[in-house]
Amino acid sequence: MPHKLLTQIAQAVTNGEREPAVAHTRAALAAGIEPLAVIDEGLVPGIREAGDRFQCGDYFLPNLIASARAMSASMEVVEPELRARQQVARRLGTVVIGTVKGDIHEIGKSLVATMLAASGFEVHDLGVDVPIERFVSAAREHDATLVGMSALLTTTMGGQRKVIEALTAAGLRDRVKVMVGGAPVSERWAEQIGADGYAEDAVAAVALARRLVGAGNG
Ligand code: B12
Repeated sequence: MPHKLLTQIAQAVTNGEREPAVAHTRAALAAGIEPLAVIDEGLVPGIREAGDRFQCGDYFLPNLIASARAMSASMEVVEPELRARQQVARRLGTVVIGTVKGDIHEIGKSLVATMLAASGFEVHDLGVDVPIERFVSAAREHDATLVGMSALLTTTMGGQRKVIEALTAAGLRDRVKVMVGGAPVSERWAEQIGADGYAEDAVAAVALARRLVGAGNG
């Protein structure tokens, strides 16, 4: 049974109630609930429920937008706490991350970026709707060890393959590891497009990133 506050957070996000979502999030942190639990057991189930309702036609786009705003506003409260709790001594690697072209889904990508930064990676977040060339130029500019790409739409997943092809064409592919994620993405898709790894959530993304740079699981 999740904590009552976590259930309230989830409900507020699902209902698209921004102020209550933020207030419950603050209350949960003040009550000593771990930031990661606030995300995994409160915010994420809340936005998933909104997505399910959207899919079956109970919710329309404005509902989904309200839920996303409630979630993003609450994430802004959690993020500093998340960072503050991770004491990081060394730099594990440099990550360039973004959501592929044509896709404006930001929440999951930003969560992965935050968790990577909190775990000791230098992170350059390119944002959403990122053109193929921008991934390549940023990888070069920051001498990236990892490139991470998010795609939430079946229609934009192909962009991940295109970025890998562009990295190869630019002669960078043997210098960077590529990881992919997002709701429609799978291990199998990652293999098909020649990525180095796939992770289903932000915690798994950190483990994957550590493995790809040879930093172990510690
Ligand atoms: C919130 C949301 C929106 C918000 C986004 C707001 C924002 N600022 O991000 C808004 C309302 C704008 C939106 C718009 C649209 N959306 Co939308 N959206 C969602 C929803 C409900 C939740 C996504 C989310 O934030 N999840 C929470 C986060 C934490 O999870 P996540 O994104 O999956 O990320 C985690 C993992 O995937 C992984 N991960 C993610 N990225 C990466 C990257 C790397 C490198 C790694 C390793 C891991 C990783 O780790 C993350 C953290 O745990 C999903 C439903 C769903 N089930 O996914 C639909 C969903 C993705 N949307 C959908 C659709 C159709 C749309 C629209 C086309 C709707 C429309 N008719 O206009 C537009 C598209 C606009 C565009 N061009 O991009 C469909 C996609 C269907 C499909 N298969 O293609 C979904 C699945 C809803 C549905 N069931 O129909 N959406």
